[in-house]
Amino acid sequence: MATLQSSVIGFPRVGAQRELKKLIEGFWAGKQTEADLLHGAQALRAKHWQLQRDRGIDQIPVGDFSLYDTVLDTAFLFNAVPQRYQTIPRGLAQYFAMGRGLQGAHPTTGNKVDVPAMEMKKWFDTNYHFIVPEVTADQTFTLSDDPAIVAHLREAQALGITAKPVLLGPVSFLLLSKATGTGGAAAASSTDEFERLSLLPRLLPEYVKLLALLAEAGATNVQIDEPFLGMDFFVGMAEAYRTAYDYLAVDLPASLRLILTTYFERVNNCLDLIKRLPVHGLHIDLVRSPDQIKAALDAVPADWILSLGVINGRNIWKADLNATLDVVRKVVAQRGPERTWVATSCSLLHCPFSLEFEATLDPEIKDWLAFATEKLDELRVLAVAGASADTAGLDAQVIAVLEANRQSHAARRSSSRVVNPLVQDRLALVTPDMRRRATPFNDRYPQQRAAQRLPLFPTTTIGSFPQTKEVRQARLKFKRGDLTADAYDDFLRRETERCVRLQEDIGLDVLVHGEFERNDMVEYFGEKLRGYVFTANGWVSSYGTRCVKPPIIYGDVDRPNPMTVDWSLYAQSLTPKPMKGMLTGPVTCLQWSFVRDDQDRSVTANQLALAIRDEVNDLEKAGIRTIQIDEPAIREGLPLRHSDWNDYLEWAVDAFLLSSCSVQDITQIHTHMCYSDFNDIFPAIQRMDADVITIENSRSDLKLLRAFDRYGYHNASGPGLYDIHSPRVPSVQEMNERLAALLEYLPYQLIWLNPDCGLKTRGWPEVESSLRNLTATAAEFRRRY
Ligand code: MET
Repeated sequence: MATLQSSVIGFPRVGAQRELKKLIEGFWAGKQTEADLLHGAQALRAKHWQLQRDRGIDQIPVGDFSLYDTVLDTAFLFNAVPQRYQTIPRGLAQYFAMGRGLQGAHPTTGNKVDVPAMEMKKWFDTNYHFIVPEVTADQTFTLSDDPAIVAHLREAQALGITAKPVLLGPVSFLLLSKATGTGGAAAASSTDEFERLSLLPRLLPEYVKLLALLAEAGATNVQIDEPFLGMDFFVGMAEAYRTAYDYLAVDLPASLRLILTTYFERVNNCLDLIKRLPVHGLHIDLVRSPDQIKAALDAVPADWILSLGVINGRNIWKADLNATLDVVRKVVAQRGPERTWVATSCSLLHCPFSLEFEATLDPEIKDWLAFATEKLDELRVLAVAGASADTAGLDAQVIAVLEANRQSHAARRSSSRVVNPLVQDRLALVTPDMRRRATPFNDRYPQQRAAQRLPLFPTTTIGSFPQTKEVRQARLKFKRGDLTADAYDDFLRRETERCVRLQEDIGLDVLVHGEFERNDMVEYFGEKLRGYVFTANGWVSSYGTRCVKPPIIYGDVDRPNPMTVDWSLYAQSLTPKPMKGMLTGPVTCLQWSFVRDDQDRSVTANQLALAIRDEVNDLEKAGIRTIQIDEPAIREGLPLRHSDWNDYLEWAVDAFLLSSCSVQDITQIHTHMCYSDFNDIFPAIQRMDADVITIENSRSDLKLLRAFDRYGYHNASGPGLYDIHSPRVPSVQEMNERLAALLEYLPYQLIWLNPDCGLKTRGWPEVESSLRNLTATAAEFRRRY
């Protein structure tokens, strides 16, 4: 029986048990040789290809594997190596120096080297981070003598697998890069901008060479990723795509077919451009934007491959195979089975490896999930069933899978684990004034200052204090059952007390308990809320070898019991100074979890908001008068398309307001954010109406201050006085200068002094010294004002 072709856009490279992480980190630690690493990585690739083949995948990607990051790989492939790494000989040492910096002995001369890593940025709206290539106005590109992707293609072939090379397209590669000065140590901070796309003519000949090598090695379909086709266009972008693909077409080997690949957004507004490009296929993300299928069907030429990205690469739910099949069949009816592919929406990099390792997951919930490996099976079923017009004529086994899938979805829809009428009713009763403080900021802030006896230039911290090895070990022992609950509790109390005493001694004004009881700022709350579940092995790549294990929100969220009140009360009992209650905000809980696909994100955010509102109320009732609701992720949740921003900001800020507005005038709400690039969303930040906002500021002062200036932010704020991301202790002088600079933009009555983020990754000695300097700065400015 005819089947459609199934295609995987990318596969999680880290491995079922994070084998790749272990290999690479072992190599960094000197425990493995380079040969061990390369050999281990090759074996892992082979395993992943074979897995895909065994599950019936036709178009198996190569080039999606990386020892650090695939964008870095692309820069490396074309030898776009910034000057500061050029003294290190080409090879793994140089590659890793670009990805993570190199401090220590030079690999050949033995001299001391100290080069920082290249910048890292979020990969579109995912939680994966890529290395930002740096290009200069006089940048040259030279294809590597021994391109890894060609070698990988041959490896796959040796296993009898005709794989599909995956390349980052030339336009998107340049758009992901940053334009820097002509090199040298200062390159990264140089801002001489030039038009990056002007480098296309130098880059394209290298792509041509690469395509020729791939053809020679036996490739036929080449996946060429141009995610920027789905983003907002600016002047010159359309022209760049035309230039690039016209150029590549000229000498394109006859055996190659280029499949232009887009994901994370819709391309319906540039289909006129796309359909005229001399390529052979288009992949679209029908999970993110199902509606674009109509326009794509009208536009995509009949002899192209249309790759339907229907299996979600970004989330962990089972696909609704029957509904998806309807879509696939309509497409097949219109354009035939030969040139219709079924595919993952984007790379499966953003999904955990397999459900197979989730022995302890609640079976009811487990039945609703599909991780990367299970998604391969889903693709296969769609490929088989999509080719026939109806289900009746299919293999009994396929019919059974489709039926089981239907039942699983029906069960999920009506499960009492998912639907909690109490939560839904409560949300329906939310009124606008529940998202509004009773009194304007100008009237409530003086009351708060008086109630808490706050001096001018009040000092505080963002919440966490060092999570030392002892803290992490105690937690681990407790989890393993090697430490009793009482002993663990005692330990945490001692840590908390020590932290409170130190803050008193340093002379901080608003204290925190230190967050020693928390493993992670989302996980801690997720474990205490209903509607959340945790996996044992659900790791996904975050950056380099680092992985995260996001919790899963599967049902209506609510809070059965107070989550933080005991710790805050205990900490408050130790000191007469104000103790700040610490919560994670609704948008951040949402952003850093796998979310439900059966209801709008805004609804889940508001459910989370109600749960946090309950916690805020309980803290207030218990006498805690300063409550911080962290929202570090609010900015990173911004949609990729500008035209979608308002909608998002509307519900995201509404959710924050719902979580924070129930309190009395004298209760002070703080929030904390990790980005200072607020320019375009400042009105939304103002609308959050937090009494005090503390901000990560130390790395891009100017932008932040300009925004404050331009919008005249009128609540209180604490733009971080120093950068906590390095162990360096800032001097009093330095912080004095920074504060003086802030005072040019912000009224002195409204400034708070604090570090720019939580201190959990720091060591105690530097924390103590830095905070002592911070309070010295406060004292100095209180004298001056
Ligand atoms: N309260 C949290 C902490 O101090 C805020 C972190 S924001 C990433 O760790």
